[in-house]
Amino acid sequence: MRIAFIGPPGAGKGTQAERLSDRLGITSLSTGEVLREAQHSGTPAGREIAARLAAGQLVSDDLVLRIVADRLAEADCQHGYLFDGFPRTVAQAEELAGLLEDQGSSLDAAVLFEAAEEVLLERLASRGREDDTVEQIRQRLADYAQITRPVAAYYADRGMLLRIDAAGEPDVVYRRLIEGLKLED
Ligand code: B4P
Repeated sequence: MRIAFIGPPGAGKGTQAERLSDRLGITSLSTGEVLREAQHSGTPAGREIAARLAAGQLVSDDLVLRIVADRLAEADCQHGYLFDGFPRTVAQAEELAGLLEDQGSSLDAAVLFEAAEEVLLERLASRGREDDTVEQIRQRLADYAQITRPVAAYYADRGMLLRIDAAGEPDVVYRRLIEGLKLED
């Protein structure tokens, strides 16, 4: 299966990605995680990533797409994968579609996790990751509304979008996800 998870910061994409990828035996690829690791590489790209993350901003499409294309060529991605937090821009979604088309494949589903802002803020405050300061969170939520939300419309227009209510305990959200994807227990 080839799946993409999208949703605002703190919606629980990473939390659910870990569970679903284990359940399906597919590779989970978090662009956020890859970028957090790459920021310490000391290369010009690493410095660009570090500056973007510190400002709570999205990393450039070019850089993210290069990371994804390289990763997709690896052996563990040949039998399915789950993108956690990618695509985050319509340009990324379009490029991904082209990349997959060249391989004769396409995504099976894009999953949108939705939760009220109070829920997101509460979760991010208790997580307290390096990029979870009030300023960075505000920037990330604004970018989500303006830049990433249209990605959901992109997939809805193509009949590929599954919307999941991300409020509630992780087990409850996971159950909704399994049911939404019509998977057996
Ligand atoms: P990500 O790493 O994707 O981080 P996120 O959106 O903040 O978190 P997520 O939704 O995965 O929440 P989580 O499960 O951890 O991105 C980080 C940054 O990288 C971005 O801001 C951007 O700058 C950059 N980036 C990443 N991808 C990019 C791309 N494609 N293009 C450009 N830039 C990109 O959950 C959050 C917290 O809530 C955790 O503490 C968790 O334990 C808790 N939680 C989860 N589910 C819960 C539940 N159901 N109930 C209670 N708590 C829950």
